[in-house]
Amino acid sequence: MSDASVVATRDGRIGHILLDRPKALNALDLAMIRAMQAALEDWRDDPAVHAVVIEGTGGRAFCAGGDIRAIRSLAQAGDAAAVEAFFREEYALNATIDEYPKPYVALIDGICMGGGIGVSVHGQFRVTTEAGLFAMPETAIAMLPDVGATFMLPRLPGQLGLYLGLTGARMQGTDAVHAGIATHFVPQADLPALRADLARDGVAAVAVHARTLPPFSLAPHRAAIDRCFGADTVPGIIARLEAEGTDWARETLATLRTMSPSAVLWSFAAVRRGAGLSLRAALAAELALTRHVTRHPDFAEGVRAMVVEKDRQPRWSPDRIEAVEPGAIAAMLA
Ligand code: QUE
Repeated sequence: MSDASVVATRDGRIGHILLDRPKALNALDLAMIRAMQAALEDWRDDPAVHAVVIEGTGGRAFCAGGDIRAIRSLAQAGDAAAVEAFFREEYALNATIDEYPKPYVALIDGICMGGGIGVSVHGQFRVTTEAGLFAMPETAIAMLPDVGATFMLPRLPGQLGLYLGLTGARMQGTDAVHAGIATHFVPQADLPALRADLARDGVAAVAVHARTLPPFSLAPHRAAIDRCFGADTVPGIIARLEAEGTDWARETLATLRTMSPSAVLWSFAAVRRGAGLSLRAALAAELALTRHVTRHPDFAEGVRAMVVEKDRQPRWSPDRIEAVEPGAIAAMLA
């Protein structure tokens, strides 16, 4: 079975999903989401399929996110129903992966951001190579860390998840294993052997090929991350970053200041709230929030600046965290 941009095949004991939209870094459009959901339903009760393996084509990306360019066009055309349909089906796929009765193995050998995290992190095995590059960068486009990230991020060690979700910080593959977003490190050179062994032996092959990790490159900043991002409010985080007086804190604050001020505030609130929700409830809350977010002027502007025109000079309104009306954010999450 195949769709324009997803190729679903059988290979020995596994069902194999290939994200095949390399020019868009395998970003997920609605047809791809539907094709993945259909493949998972086909294999759910097929006794010959012991596990599902997902990967991306093209050598650069596992999956760069959702088709945010199309979402922006739909939002600008006023087609709120189509925007909502996209996120509803994407998040339903994320829940299907979480609840899937068979092992689900993502092989991540390149960019894995946003929606790419959503089609990997809820599975049982997230294998990354040294080329894996992980991030939840949505505050840069005035979205929110979605696809279940409001559930996942607060469950990472300490305040690491909130730090990743607000700043969009990128992590190399082995760091993603330390953080708990990925589960195993396999060198890129061993991927062909892992693929062959998965088809022959099933998921026991993952542990056979997994290697020990180099040190966590964020280890020197872990204490500062917990100190600063443990504040009760975003202005509190900013005050603590200012008080640190280190290059890391200055750079982190400068990054935070480039993000949509409104998005930093609604993402903070959504991630903190997600700590107390089930994945299903967190996905429902994310869907409700997307209705407000995609109508906010920062969303179209952020996607314009970062994805469409790529000038990386978004003009946010309000343009300072301190100028955002807290009541407006609270109303969006109500
Ligand atoms: C922040 C994001 C996204 C982004 C860039 C950001 C994002 C996303 C894409 C993206 C990348 C390639 C594509 C595409 C979209 O870029 O979520 O359609 O071909 O999906 O700075 O959150």
